[in-house]
Amino acid sequence: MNLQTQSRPLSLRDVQITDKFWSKEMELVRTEVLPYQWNALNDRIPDAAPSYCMHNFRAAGRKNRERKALGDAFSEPKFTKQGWVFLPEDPQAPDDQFYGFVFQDSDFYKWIEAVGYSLTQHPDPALEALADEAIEIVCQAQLENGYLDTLYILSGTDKIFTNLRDHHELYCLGHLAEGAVAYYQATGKTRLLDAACRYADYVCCRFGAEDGKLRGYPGHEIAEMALMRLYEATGRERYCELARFFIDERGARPYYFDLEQQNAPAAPDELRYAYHQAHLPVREQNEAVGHAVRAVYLYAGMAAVAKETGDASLTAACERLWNNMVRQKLYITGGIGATHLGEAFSFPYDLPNDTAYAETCASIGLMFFARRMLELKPDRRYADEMERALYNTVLSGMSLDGKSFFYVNPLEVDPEACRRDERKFHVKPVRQKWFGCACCPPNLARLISSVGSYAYTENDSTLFVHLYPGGTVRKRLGSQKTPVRIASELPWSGNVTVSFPEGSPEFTVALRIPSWCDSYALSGAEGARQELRDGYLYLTKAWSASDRLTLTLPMEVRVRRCSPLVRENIGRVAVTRGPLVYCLESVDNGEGLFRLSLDPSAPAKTEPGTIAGENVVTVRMPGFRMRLPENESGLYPPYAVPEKDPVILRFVPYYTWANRGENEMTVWVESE
Ligand code: FUB
Ligand code: ZN
Repeated sequence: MNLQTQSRPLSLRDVQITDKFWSKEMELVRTEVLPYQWNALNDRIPDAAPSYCMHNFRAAGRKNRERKALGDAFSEPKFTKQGWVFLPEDPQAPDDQFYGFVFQDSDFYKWIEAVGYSLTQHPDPALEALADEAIEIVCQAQLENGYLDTLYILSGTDKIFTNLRDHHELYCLGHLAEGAVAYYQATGKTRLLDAACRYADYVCCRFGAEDGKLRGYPGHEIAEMALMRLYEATGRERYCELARFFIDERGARPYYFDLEQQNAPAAPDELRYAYHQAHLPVREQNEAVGHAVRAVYLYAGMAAVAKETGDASLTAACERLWNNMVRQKLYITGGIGATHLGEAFSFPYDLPNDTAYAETCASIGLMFFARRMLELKPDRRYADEMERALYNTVLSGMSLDGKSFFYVNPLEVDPEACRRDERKFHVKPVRQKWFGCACCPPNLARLISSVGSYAYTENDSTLFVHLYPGGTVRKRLGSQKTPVRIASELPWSGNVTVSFPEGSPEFTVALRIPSWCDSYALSGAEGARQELRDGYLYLTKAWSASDRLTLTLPMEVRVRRCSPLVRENIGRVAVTRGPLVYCLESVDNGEGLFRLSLDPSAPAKTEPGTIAGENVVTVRMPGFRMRLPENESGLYPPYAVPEKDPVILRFVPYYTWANRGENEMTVWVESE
């Protein structure tokens, strides 16, 4: 078969997710998360640090009106404060200055992106009306020349693009573009898209290799991948050119981040460059380093540009960085960024469990990178890790009732250590309602609401099924769209069916066979040409209503070990089933999880269970609890074989942990 392999996501208007698991998640986002976040953006959450996000947009709109009314008589406020966060003296009555984190605008952009996706799945006129009003407030803040970042609109336009390293103006452009495209694709409305294009056009005029232009690039990446999205939505090549320019400039010497700082360090600050992935030109980078969210956002942008331009050296760099990340720096839960210092990747195989950072946003970014790699080349290696991140760290980021969130996703927690050990202060034993730096909750909202664009991609001849949320996908075939129905019971069982309408033209369905199953069974493919390549089963036929593919992906409980290069997990094992990683909680297994051990060869039993109202599959396995010796007070008694009592260990899906109050948790368990 000569199969065209590159692909693109479908419009979410052509993907209706209807399975129970994902419908519930999306409904939580629509009914809980989006209204809560709107209140948060407007500083209406009692007991939570104000966001100032909408305050800043409103204040910038007022300033713009003043600017227009006064013309030459308008005098710019002077930029007085340095740093990443600005706080008013009276939080109840902030004046018309910028407050909050320097990237606060992005919280609205992520919110509107999630709103857009949500509207494709569930039309909601009240939500859409609210979104339109909010968009108006944002558009009023935009300067005549297209610039749109409230930080400098409020604090002094003379400082525009003077601190790319820290001040996130291009990051906000990126989030604006992503939000605007999503809202436009959902509603057909162009107000925010026009604003995003105007800002992008302004940036196109200011940045580039030509004389008089800035040769800088984003301190916090995302503009690269977002500009590609804007290019894909509008067809304007200058956005693709700008994304490529940013990617090509990163790492050039002398370092732009030094040039722009008037007090640049005398000696190059290598650690700082690596933090920004600017230590080397991207095509020379082999190791995933620095701030993890920034890194994967950059890599996603590189993959998008590589696909569009056919740049083989960029594709090769993406592959090297991908391999390095998943082979040396990825938690079994799909978390990345092992250290809270710089929210960064650590050195190879340094994957501590109890001090892990593993920011929710970083695993979301890993999914962006994986999806862009899949668009370049369908290979289940990417989809397997995308799925790992999604069903474990990403889902764990939100409570089962949608009301609280994790920023940090550890693999081992002792609540007392979180309170008393300074090295673990970043680890929270229960999800939080909101964060001063609230990047993760709105990122989760947009990811969950758009899960269909990670699950399926298409090209002219093929529908790729990378993940298996159930629903209906309208595959474009020439000028027609053919509805393909996918029913699935993942993540609880690996039964999938695919059905077709009568008389559809010939096309290929490419079904991913996940690496978590050793075998698979397929029926109903009579008469279809078949080929298994890179973990995808390609089935080609002119399908009809009598065709019903049944794919069975056996879902065994698997005990996994870790590479012996990871010091933390020597002698320990973890339990997985299908895409889910499991963990022990003390609410099920008693306190002192570190005294429990597991016989990896013992039979595992699955059992239905309920956690905070959610039906799940739990796993039971025989194990042991080390006995605490009686009458022994010293820390270092003479050696004796430890006494152990047999116990049955109850494992629950990692993403459901900490939904039953504060308690200990561990993913890795001592092995017998
Ligand atoms: O800098 C913006 C966001 O805040 C980053 O993506 C997160 O890691 C947090 O630092
Ligand atoms: Zn985050």
